[in-house]
Amino acid sequence: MSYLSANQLKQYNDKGFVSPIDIFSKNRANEIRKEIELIEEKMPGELNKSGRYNAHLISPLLDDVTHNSKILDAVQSVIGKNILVCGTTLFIKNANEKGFVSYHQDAKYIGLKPYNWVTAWVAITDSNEHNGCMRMWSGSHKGSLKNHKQMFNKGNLLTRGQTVNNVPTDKTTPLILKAGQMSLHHPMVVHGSDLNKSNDRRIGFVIQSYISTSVKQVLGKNGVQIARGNDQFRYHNVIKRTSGFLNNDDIKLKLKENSDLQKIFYRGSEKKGEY
Ligand SMILES: O=C(O)CCC(=O)C(=O)O
Repeated sequence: MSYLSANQLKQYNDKGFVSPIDIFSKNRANEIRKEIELIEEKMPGELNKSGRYNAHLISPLLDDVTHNSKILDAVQSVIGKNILVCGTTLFIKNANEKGFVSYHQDAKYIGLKPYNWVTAWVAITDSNEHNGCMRMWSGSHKGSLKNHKQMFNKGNLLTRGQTVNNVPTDKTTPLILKAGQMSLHHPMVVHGSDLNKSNDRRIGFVIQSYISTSVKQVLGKNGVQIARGNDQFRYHNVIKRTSGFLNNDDIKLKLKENSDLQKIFYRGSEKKGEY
């Protein structure tokens, strides 16, 4: 069992994140990386741009991570025992590509309310300052939802290039993870990440997010999977788990879910970004 200790919960409540948490071995992380890379080889483009969302619907190993009981124990400590998965994102930064993530709050454009939800960032490769790990503005989740400038800037891995200004970047905390470890972060905490300056890819598989069954999607529709407990509210359409590697019906479901997600992410925006 991997419920959070009192100290870990205190860290989450005080800082807006808790890290690192051991989930699986480096060998398992390598197997998962190989499955991701097999998808890229067999279906080039399937995981690119808006295809990076919901890969757990077509990959048995990513499905396994999404429903991992150690992750769910930790998540339960934060949001309670009735847990839904409402989406996943692969954040891949290839070596020699100029990808970064501007400082932002997840709660801004995701439409999930109230904020009884949490994001799990699972390291499939090591993630450190050299290859562009996430950086957190500690305690910023206690403030209000901040103004985000929509930059749509080159290399920015966020949908709208949404950016919070005046972040004290030199005081942000790097979330250094070994492959197989994860961090949890709060919907309101301001965070971002720098360029990958290494010679290998940095891969994060992000369950974005685990929500309590009491959370609504106020900007559109999100298919969900029941991860743990009971859904007494039934606010969302329940979608099935993957039936195998690159199964055709699952690929179609992923496409549909991702098209619904685009409507949420770009609601009210005249411009559409790459993701
Ligand atoms: O992977 C990254 O560098 C950023 C990910 C992120 O912003 C998130 O998981 O909310």
